[in-house]
Amino acid sequence: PPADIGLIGLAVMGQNLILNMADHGYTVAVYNRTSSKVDDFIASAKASEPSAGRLVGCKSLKKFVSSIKRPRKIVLLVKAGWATDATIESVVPYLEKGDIIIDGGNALWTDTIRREQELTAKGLRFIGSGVSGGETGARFGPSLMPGGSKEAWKELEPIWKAISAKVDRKTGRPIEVDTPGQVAKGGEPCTVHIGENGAGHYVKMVHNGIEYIDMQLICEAYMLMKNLLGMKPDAMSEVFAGWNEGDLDSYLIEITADILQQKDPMNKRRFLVDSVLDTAGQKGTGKWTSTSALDLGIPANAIAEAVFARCLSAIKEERVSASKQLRGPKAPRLPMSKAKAIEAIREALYCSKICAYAQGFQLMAEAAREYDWKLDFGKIAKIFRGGCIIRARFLQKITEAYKADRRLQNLMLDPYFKKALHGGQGNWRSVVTMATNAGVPIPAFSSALAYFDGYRTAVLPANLLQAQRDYFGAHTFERTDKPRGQFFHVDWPEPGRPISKS
Ligand code: 2AM
Repeated sequence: PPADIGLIGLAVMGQNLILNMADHGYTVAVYNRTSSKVDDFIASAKASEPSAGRLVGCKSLKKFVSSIKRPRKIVLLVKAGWATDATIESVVPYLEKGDIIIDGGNALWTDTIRREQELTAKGLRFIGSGVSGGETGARFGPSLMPGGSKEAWKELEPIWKAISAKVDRKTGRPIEVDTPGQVAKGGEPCTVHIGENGAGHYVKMVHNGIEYIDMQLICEAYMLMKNLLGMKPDAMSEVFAGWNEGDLDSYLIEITADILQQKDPMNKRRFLVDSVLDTAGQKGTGKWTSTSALDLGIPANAIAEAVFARCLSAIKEERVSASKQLRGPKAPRLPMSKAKAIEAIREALYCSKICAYAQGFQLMAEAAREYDWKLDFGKIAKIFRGGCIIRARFLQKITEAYKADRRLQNLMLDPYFKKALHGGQGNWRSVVTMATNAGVPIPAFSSALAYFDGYRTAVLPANLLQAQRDYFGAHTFERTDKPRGQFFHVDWPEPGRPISKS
């Protein structure tokens, strides 16, 4: 029988997504540039996968394309960038009007906008879909963020809904699936049409930026417990497990609790985390998010800090050398009990997390204006609830916030989050103070706090800044006592002379 859908690219994500589609009853045509991987994949699927019978291995693009039902749906999971362009170029000659290419890689959204234009001009259709959840997500239910025309989405929708993660319709909690051949019954699919052209990839990118800061915040909480409170990994694991029962309930907190209790298989007397080198890698989506924030003029400082924190971690040798040359403060006495400090860290983490998400959503809002996308933030938060790395109970609150007010100006202004910030800021400030006094670096906690304080400050020192700009560059300034849009200049340093208006 003809295949329902085709997929090109047999790296980890591609293989898992194929098996996921097959488990949901779809016949999948499979192709890879290096064709030996097709044989290997089909052979290993036959050995262990209940749905292997639904796979159609193809060693030529011609056979691959001709084995798919029209209008064809072809998913690409190849390396982002020029490899994606090369793959599109290779397959297009075999396609017919109305066929749909779906890029499931981590493409830069501007590339997706360009590709959609180019393919539309050729009578083809193109969807750029974020796929989140790593290997396990792809296999048993990812969060899927498709962008493209509505009518192209209509064709893909049934399959995307079938293979996406599901959350319980009442509780919003992810429905666990972890066995080949098993599928979730019922539940709300974690996919929705995000918007036109590059919207899906943009939202996926911001999701990753949020993931960076979410992880960094957890790492700072860990560092505070380790360096300030002298706690051992197993004790911290219990703290994180406890946190996972409350507002902070999330995949990342859960895996952190798990990680911290693991013993080192190469040295059973140690915890594995203590044997892992403290230099972080990155693939670029956090950087893209921060660059986009700079381009759009949106203060996403905490997200950018999370990227810089990884950069700082990467210069290990320099830090080791500096640690012998630059002294910090003498460790002060802890101003509160250990138990109180742990609770303070929890609140600091929660408040910082609210700010970080506020920044991510502000960024999406600005991009929507820039690219003319109609983003529904309630729905976006909804599909983040399952499948993806940032899945968390917290997202239900974001969904509710945007449901209550579709035009919410900033997440921090929602009554629930406002209350959390008001209630938590005392402890948040104590934690930042304690860490600063002790010389423990917490860039994410403190930049999130700076965002909160900056955002709620009616008069910032930018009056002085404008005066400086006018002084040295005649850049002009607006006045507090005149309507916006009128610009003034004086001849510094002699402002006694008549003021000029431009
Ligand atoms: P390969 O197995 O032939 O290398 C992840 O690297 C996936 O992207 C793999 O399936 C890989 O195919 C594919 N890929 C990488 N570069 C490519 C290119 N220039 N053209 C086509 N596929 C490519």
